[in-house]
This record gives sequence, structure tokens and C-alpha cells, in this order.
Amino acid sequence: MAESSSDLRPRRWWRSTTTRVLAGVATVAATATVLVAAPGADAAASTLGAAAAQSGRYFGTAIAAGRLGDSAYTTIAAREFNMVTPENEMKPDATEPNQNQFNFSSGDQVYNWAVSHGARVRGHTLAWHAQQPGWMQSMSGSNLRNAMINHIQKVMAHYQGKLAYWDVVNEAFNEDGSRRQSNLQSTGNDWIEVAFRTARAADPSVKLCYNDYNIDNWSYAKTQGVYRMVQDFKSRGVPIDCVGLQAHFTGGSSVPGNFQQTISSFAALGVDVALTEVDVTNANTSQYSALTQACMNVARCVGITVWGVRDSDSWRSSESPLLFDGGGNKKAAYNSVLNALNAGGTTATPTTTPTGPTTTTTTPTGPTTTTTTPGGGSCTATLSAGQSWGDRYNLNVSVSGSSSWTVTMNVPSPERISTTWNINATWPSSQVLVATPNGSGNNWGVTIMTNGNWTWPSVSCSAS
Ligand code: 9MR
Repeated sequence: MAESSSDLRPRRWWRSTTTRVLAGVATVAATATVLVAAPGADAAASTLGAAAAQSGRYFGTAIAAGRLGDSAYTTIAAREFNMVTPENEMKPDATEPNQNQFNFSSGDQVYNWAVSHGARVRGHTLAWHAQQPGWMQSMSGSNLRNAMINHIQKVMAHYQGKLAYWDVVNEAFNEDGSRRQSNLQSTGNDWIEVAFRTARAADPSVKLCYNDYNIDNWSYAKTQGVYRMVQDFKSRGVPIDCVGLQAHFTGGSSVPGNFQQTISSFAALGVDVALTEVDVTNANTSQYSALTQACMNVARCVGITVWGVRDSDSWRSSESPLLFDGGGNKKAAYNSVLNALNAGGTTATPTTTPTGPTTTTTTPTGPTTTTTTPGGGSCTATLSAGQSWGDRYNLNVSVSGSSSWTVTMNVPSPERISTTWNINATWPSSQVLVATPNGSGNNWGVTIMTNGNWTWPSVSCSAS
């Protein structure tokens, strides 16, 4: 059930505030330009994911299982993005087509593609008025409430320990800030907090998000309605870790001048904030750089996801709203986003994962491995510490001695590599990464989710 353009347009403020909104964008964009110039000779990352990783953020995309056979699509997606949201494959109609009969085939397809390309996954979505299977649409009352709880438990059990975030509840508010009428809402106003409590119990390792559109403008009633709910949840101990601003600046919307204020206001409640479904009419470059800059300026804005790879993959393809054109070429907006990411900003400090305290053990100097091959070539891989956060750390790898190398990295369990940059990666197993050059030179790196273990991986290098 696709939403129409008008569904996502904040009708009530849009027309009267156009001038102010656009002036706000221009101001933020000008700031971004100054910051771009500041780092001078610092190495700039050449992909969106690597550029975002420099400040501890991710850059993601929606991925559709049906497009994974398109090599032009997967080549761009694997190169540029280190977070993946299944566009439709983890929604209730996909995962529970018949009551209590679950189907994870297309969800797993997207998940497996993502992790085999070094990306993490945002689950989307568990409880929503739309894209419900037929049997759920016709349910109500305690039957529906129980079915929702069972759905959350079973789907989260399947992905237990594997996902970075789950959109537990999606799009539950009206434009005026009241609750959206739906069969779920009719089960009682507490359905959202029941969903979050159920989710926390089902998988304590994943961050639980509320996700919505048209909550970008701080002075908009819907934004305030969602804000009050998150504030209430935090004050009463209802488990919520993050808020997703879909940030669809299409269908008549544009980036509001107070967008950063919205992000920082949610963050001040003690939740991570993410831009989860970004697209912009005609990929306006100043709006793309303004929204990127707004996230970069707020420590708890942990990442940005665009809603598709190429314009031809977009749900609103007629507005050409994405960063790659239909031929897979980088658009001007791509460069404005990349520059804003490379310019840096406040280092992301996400809330720690809910599983409890982690111990940081820093290895003073990393292992260096030189391997001489029978043919006489040799290379050395040297590890050095990058930034670290409550739940993960970056490792930089520098290879010398050869430009035609293969580095094998063994990660001790339960650590997992979540992101790589500047390499071609293959994965013999979840604990083993085989890295070869991708044309970006000999300096590359990984982000490692510790899952409680901070021991560095071992590496070996072979030259051909
Ligand atoms: O992009 C999705 C499209 O392929 C589906 O037809 C549509 C059905 O509801 O959902 C789209 O994704 C939506 C997302 O799940 C929630 N926010 C709005 C997105 C665009 O409609």
C-alpha cells in the first residue's frame, strides 16, 4: 500500500513558511562551505560510508531484494554504503504472511547481502498500520494486541543479536500531533509502549527506534507530538534508544531551517537520532548538504540512510531524488554530501547498547605481520587504533611492501566486523575478512562491534 505524495506533505505549514525554510537552508549550506575548506590537506574519504565512518557515523541505503541480481546496483551499494535497510523485506506482510507462519527468505537475502559486504542492518519495521498481512488487517482488540506481541517476539528472535537497530513502531502519529487512527491504536493507547517493552525483552542487544515522516520541522505539531511521547517514555523507563527522522524531502517538502534544532532536541532526550529514509526533490545540492551538515553537527546523530541507490530505484523516481542517476553516475548532490561528511563535525556518540557495561582494553601497539610468499614478494600489514565508542572501535590498516596484497584478518568471537573501507572484501566466515586492494591505495580500515570483547584481530599479509 504505497502512500501518495500528499500523505507525506506537511500541508499545514508548508505554503506559509516556504521563504523562511529556504532561507534557513541557505544559511546552513554556507556554514558547510566554510567547514569543507577547513581540514586542508587531511585525507578525504572517497566513499559515503568511509567518509561517515571518520566521525563514527554510518551512511546507509534502502536495499530491495529484487534488485540484488542487478550488478550495477550492487556494485554501487557495496562500494558506498555501510548500513542497509531492507526496503520492504522485513515488514509484517513479508515476514508473517499467515498468522504464526513466518517467512524470512527475502529479509535474510537482504541481511546476508549486507553483512557479506561489510554493512550493518537496520530492521524495518515491526508494528505499523500499513503493509500488514491480510489476516492482521482484519483483526482487532486483544487478538490483534497478542498477534502484535507474537510478531515482535518471533521476528526479533530470528534476527536476535544480528541487527544494529530495529524500527519497532513506524508512523503512528497524525499531522496534528495526535495518534493516528489504526487497528493497532484501537487496541489501546499503550500499544506503542507494549511494542517497545516486548522488543527489549526479545533482543536486548539491538537499539529500538521510533520512526516517522514529517517530524523534521521543530515547530510542526507532529514533531512535537512524537517528541512528547519519547520524553514520556524516557521519563517512565519505557525502553527506547533512538528516533528515526525519515526525512523525505520530496512530494512538496523541503529541509526546514530548524532541522538541526529538531535533531538536537530529540538527542537531548537521551536517544540516538538517525535520518532514515532521505530523499530530496531533484536532489537539490544545498538541501542535501544542509541535512548532512545538520546531522554532523549533533553528536548523537549517528547516521544517514538514503531511500534507494539510483533515481530509478526510488519510490518517487519521477522526482530524481537520490545521489546516483539511473545510469549509476554520481550526481552533484553526491559530492555535496561527501564533502559535508569529509569536513567532519561533532564525533558521533551514540547511546551504548542496552546489554550493559563494556570494558575498554586498548592494545598500545597493534600486531604487524609480514609474510614472504614463495615467489619472493612480501608485504607488511600494520594495525593502528582509530576512534572507539561504547560498543565498537575503528582499526586502521596500513600495508607496505607491495601494492598487490591480500590481507587476512581473523576477528575473535564474539566480535564482528561491521564496516570496511577502501578494500574489496570477501568473507570466508563471519570471523574472517579477506581484503584486497580496490584502487584506493594501501590504507584501509574496519569498524569492529566488540560485543564485549575488545581484543584486536590478528592479520597476515601475502603479496603476489
Ligand atoms: O519504498 C517502499 C515502497 O517500495 C513500498 O511500496 C511502500 C509501501 O508502503 O513503502 C515504501 O517505503 C516506505 C517506508 O517503509 C516507510 N516510510 C515511507 C516509505 C515510502 O513510502
